[in-house]
Amino acid sequence: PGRNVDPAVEATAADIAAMDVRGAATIADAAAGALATQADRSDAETPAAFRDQLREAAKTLYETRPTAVSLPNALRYVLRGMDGETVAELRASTIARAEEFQRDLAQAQSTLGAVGSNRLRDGDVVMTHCHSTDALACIEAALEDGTEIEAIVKETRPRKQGHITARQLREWGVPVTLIVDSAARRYLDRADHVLVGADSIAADGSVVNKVGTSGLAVTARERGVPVMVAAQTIKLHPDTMTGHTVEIEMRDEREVLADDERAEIAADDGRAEIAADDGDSTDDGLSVENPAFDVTPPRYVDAIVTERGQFPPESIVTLMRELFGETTGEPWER
Ligand code: RUB
Repeated sequence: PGRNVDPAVEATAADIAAMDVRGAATIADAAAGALATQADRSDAETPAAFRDQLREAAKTLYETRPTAVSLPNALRYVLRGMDGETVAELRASTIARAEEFQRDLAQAQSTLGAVGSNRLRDGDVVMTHCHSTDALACIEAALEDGTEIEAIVKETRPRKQGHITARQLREWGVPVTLIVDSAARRYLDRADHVLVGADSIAADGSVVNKVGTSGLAVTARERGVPVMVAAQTIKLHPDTMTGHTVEIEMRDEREVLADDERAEIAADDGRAEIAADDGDSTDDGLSVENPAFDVTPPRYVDAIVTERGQFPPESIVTLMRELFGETTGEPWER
């Protein structure tokens, strides 16, 4: 059945799925904005129809990418603020709630930045992975305090989000050394911190972030470099309090191996029979796996920096109980 969702919501969902809008905080902000747009443009004639439309919009946004919990957390927050007896009241309350969410998100990030900057000392070298606005907020706050920072930026295959990080750091005047992911261990000798963000944090303190984070954290431990995770509380995953695991997104193999590259490999094989046009790998014996995220166990994480202060990963569950109470269910239920 076709969904009665505004084209602007469909467009935001498509942007998230294609990673034109990406990163957990940015996705949450866009999702809240899309719900506000849906509320603003709704043609619903009854309160029930309005609520249905908003729930459908939330589902459309939710089904884009599975790993960053900031997305369902944002949707749930906005829908819970949808309140009123008339369509006009529902519209106004939903828009106000979405705007409040976006304001709080920005405020939390800058508070977190100030907290995280306390861990950075003048002259420190920070190694980054992927592109995290929460992680960058810590560096930005340190720079504003006059602390000099240098960065070693991991490229982050296959989507090269390291380039976004490098560009931002250069805008701020931070000296950047860009390295391929495989060079991380060699360059850890020069680093004083590993600083990454998170897409989700589980109740046991496990950190779900861009694939490669866990290997980096293990290697950093071996080299004695502390690992700092910058993550607003919107990244805390409520379902993990009752034992659910976080789904790791598997992305299209063509991000790793383009069709023409696949054809090259198969051609060398000689006996391969491939369907190059649809990237189907069932026949040629060559499969590509492209997980977007991985899980770093809490023992490899030194501190989780949030807008509520910094925590050893093992104690994050206390904060989660305080924040979420009995939160359960999908964002559009209740
Ligand atoms: C982004 C990623 C980022 C977190 C945190 O992955 O792993 O480290 O989302 O980012 P992708 P932020 O590029 O696949 O979305 O701190 O901006 O929320």
